[in-house]
Amino acid sequence: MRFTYLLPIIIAFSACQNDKKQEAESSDLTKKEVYVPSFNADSAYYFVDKQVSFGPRVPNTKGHVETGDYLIAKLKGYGWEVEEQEFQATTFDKQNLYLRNIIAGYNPKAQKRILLAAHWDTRPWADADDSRQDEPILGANDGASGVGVLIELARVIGQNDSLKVGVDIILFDGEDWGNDASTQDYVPVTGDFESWWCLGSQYWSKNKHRRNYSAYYGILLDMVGGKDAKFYIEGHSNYYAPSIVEKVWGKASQLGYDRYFVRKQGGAITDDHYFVNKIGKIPMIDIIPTDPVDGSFGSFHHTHADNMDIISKETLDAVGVTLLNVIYRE
Ligand code: AHN
Ligand code: ZN
Repeated sequence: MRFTYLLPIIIAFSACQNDKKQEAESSDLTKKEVYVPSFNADSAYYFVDKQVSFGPRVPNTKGHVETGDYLIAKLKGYGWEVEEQEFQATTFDKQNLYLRNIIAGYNPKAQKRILLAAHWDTRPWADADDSRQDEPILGANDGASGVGVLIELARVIGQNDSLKVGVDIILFDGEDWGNDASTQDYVPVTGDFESWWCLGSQYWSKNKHRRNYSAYYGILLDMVGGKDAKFYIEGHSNYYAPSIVEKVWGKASQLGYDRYFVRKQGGAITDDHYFVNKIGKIPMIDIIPTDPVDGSFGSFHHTHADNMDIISKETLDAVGVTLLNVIYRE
């Protein structure tokens, strides 16, 4: 009788001890005593793998629709307010795409907001590969990695009710159906868009989900899962948002991630953040890897090698932990 009475108390006590230990080990309490919850790289990796399991997320295919539905369900499940922004666009090869930007908000009433983004579609061809160039890529890194980190951030933020600033996550669609003049016939841009790349971010920047929506700043993640990724300071980021570059690369350095966040200037890349800056007028940086030797995005890029084999939990962790530390200090 006595034993059965005591047992729940013992369990409750030991669970509490366990929580404290975890907190001391994995959270980051600085001089300012800011609580930063822990990022789970296994969980982020799982979200990357899960997207890849739907197959290529090529617009106008079943895998694309199913993945979008999955991402919306996850974001809602973590307590975020989710909206879908549907639109159509014509590509350089005259396809009419049915696209949707997925927009999720946390602390919707907060004035001060941080915008986080990644693209969730994948390229319909492996045009940079030596074989099967006409088949779609899995895009574990090019697409799924950034989204995987953001879904994990959505989980962590949603499950720790202490963040005061607002956060918006936009998963842009139609980023990767671009006309690559190095592998494809060049087609001059026509129609409503100023580039064949980044259709979702161009559309959103001209048609924000809220009238006069703005954010304090934005951070775009693109191909943030590769082993030994090197994130140089991207050109448009440094032009439009130098203080945010400093904030993010500085925090990464403090956390010991300078191996990934290399504080040196890289090239300027036409990516979703360019249009959010130029059209949307929100200062946004891009965390995107470049190869220190040839300046490319890496040998995996737009090839069938862009699968789970090249995804590193360590890289996902460096990016996720850095972002949590930046966000929880705002
Ligand atoms: C261009 O190659 C013009 N922009 C790179 C954007 C991109 C493609 N990100 C991933 N795939
Ligand atoms: Zn791509």
